[in-house]
Amino acid sequence: MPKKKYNPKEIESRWQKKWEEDKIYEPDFKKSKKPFYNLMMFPYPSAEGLHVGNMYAFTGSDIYGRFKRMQGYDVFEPIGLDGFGIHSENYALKIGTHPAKQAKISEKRFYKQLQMIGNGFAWNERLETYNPEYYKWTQWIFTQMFKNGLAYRKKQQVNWCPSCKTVLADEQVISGECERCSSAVVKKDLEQWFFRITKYAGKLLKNLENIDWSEKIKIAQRNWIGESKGALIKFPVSDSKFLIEVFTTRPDTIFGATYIVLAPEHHLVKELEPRIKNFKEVEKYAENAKKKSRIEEKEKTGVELEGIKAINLATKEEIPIFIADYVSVSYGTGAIMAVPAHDERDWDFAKKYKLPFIKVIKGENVKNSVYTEDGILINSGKFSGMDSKKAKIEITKSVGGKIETQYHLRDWLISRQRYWGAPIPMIYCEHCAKAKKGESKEMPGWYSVPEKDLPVKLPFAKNFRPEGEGKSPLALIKSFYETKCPACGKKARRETDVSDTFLDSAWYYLRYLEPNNKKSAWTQPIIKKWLPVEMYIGGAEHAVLHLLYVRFAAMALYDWGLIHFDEPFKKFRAHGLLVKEGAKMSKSKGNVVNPDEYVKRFGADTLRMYLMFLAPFEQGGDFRDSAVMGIARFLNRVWKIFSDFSGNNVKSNEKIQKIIHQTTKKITGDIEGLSYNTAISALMVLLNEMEKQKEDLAKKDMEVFLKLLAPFAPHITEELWHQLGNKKSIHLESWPEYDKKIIIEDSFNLVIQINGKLKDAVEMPVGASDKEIEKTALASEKIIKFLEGKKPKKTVIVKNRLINIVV
Ligand code: ANZ
Ligand code: ZN
Repeated sequence: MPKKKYNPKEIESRWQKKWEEDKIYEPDFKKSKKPFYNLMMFPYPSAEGLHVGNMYAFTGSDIYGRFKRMQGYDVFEPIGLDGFGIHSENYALKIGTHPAKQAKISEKRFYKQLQMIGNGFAWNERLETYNPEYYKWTQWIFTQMFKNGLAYRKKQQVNWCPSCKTVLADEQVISGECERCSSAVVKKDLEQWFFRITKYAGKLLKNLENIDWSEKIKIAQRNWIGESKGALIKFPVSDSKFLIEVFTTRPDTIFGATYIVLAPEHHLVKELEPRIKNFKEVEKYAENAKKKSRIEEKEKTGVELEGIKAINLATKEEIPIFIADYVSVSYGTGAIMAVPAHDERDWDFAKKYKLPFIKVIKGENVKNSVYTEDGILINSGKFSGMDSKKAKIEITKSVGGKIETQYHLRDWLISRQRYWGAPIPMIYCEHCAKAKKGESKEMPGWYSVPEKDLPVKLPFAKNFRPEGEGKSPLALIKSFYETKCPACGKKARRETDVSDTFLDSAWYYLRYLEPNNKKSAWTQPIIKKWLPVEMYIGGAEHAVLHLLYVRFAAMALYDWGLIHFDEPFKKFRAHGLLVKEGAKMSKSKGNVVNPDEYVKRFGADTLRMYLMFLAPFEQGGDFRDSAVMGIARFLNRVWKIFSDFSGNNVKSNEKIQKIIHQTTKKITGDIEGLSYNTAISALMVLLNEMEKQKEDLAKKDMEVFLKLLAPFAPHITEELWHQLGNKKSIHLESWPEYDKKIIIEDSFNLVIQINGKLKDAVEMPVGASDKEIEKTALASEKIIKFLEGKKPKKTVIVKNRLINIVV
């Protein structure tokens, strides 16, 4: 073995080149027998290039992929760029370049950085969302949404970011602020394109039960979808044919409904105009409500619609009708029955406007003296005395209402008044609109661009700065928007908005499989083989953004018969966040860690291992400069023990064997559970032990050690593997097996009986005390189930063998 010094720089670039030449990370898409799609959320280029946080996430995903490859799978680990969007565009505006030019610069930089970290990427399949070859199909998906009734245009009050000068989807408004620039978002009335994601609200919720995803993401999605079970009940307007339908989760409280509230924008306000005596005042209130920003903590205000009343069909009494902005037009029916005695918001409002309170449920008053719980009904006619929960259905029926589930999720606002995105592939023809013709009945004049004419290329615009008039900069480019109607051939106009970047990322995993296919977006045999994705890793911040949209898109594609699965990712794990010395990394704090410097100083292997050593991968970690040295020393010791290895022994001693097998077992489990930090600790312990028994090491032991280390430090292990005389890449070798018999001494299988019958068995360390054995047995889920809460009379324990629980 040559006594060279460990020189990561030389080793790393040499092996990276060789891997790419040998295409060791390129699976055979057609012939693969054991496909394993290992996906990592693709990055969007940011100003600073790759952040060490990106590297953290990518490394974690790569370790899993390398592990699976060594377990015999044909792992596909693609890479690409999500380069369209406000983020890149704002950066281009800031530094005064054109986004198309900047994209090419960022692309080069990103790929270079991604290359440097030594991941097992399939470089041949890389893709960029701003490439017309790619967005052709993004546009095609838009047209499919339209053809299938899932894309529509509607005028609605929408979120507007005054700084980015564009509308935003609900999901992009984080506590009232723009997701991208943190400006306060305001409301604006605009006609926009939406995707009907609400059609899938129920399925998006239901499927969560069957996918193996990080629990916190599932919780976030459940909350965002916001299922609410309640009832729709109609309240007639006195002396008229008008009916006000309300959505309530508490139909049981209807005897306490003492007034009705409509959202200020409710359509009935206009329709009832002739009968509203104070319409001027009403109109003024509605105007003002519009101007208020969404985040203003508002004292409840409202205006009564004078001259009209509603009838509470339960009490047969006339009750007043208000408009008030504490009722939102976009949830439920945009109207409520107000029950001040049992609802806090109504309580506040009723107190202010001196409206009557009727208590209809017996119970101690809590919180602001409003009783919001269930209980026994009072003052409720023939329902008095019943349990409020049980009375819900009957009361609903008695007033002609119906039980209904509502969702808080709203349709996905998909259009953006920006430049740097895929143009929405739609055409509007005035002539056809007048003749009431169009591709969809509901939207006369609108046509999707035929597939043969896709992509609708984003033109080069010198002036790409958004104007802020609710129009995209593309609306200034005549040569772009002037076109012919696909139906009548007359002069027509293109849509000039672009689509939300999240549409680009809603289907990219499909395209990765065939990014160069010119005929179709994907093909059946390939997707059938490779999809759904086995393992997807990414950031938790996308819980209700990308991770929701991508599921919706798959459900739609599935329903159209274009793909064979309705959930794109079998398993999803959210990685943790990296902080720097306790603080969030941000440019303004000047504490952003640039991975390039560390790679230069220590090598990618050291940085990779250091990042993974910080904490469990799903938890995140704190980056401290001083601690990197520890890993650098570890890899130098690894180098040394191999340099010193003479390779003469054929058989190592038992002690080494045992610890090697134990470590193999531990690391196998740890990697599967993404517990990379403990796997690395185990490697450190193993190295210590090997150093102590240097003379007794066999070549095989050395090889197992390298294999266990290979997913974490792919370059140094490859180098040492070859120095041991191997010819094939270590990354294509098989993962070490462990022999249970060799480990067994340290643990035994504890047999757990109840009344002498075998019920469960668990692994325990040899020599465990009676107390430990009893504790373990009683904590077993199976045993807890069998005992059904019964207390054991006594336990009988046979050391290192069994426990019998007598009940
Ligand atoms: C009467 C009532 C009595 C209500 C009571 C609650 C308690 P979630 O759980 O969010 O679905 N509501 C309905 N539509 C609304 C809208 N567009 N804007 C504001 N509030 C609205 O809440 C449903 C409840 O919120 C409904 O049930 C309604 O008030 C109100 F003791 O009806 B409830
Ligand atoms: Zn036409």
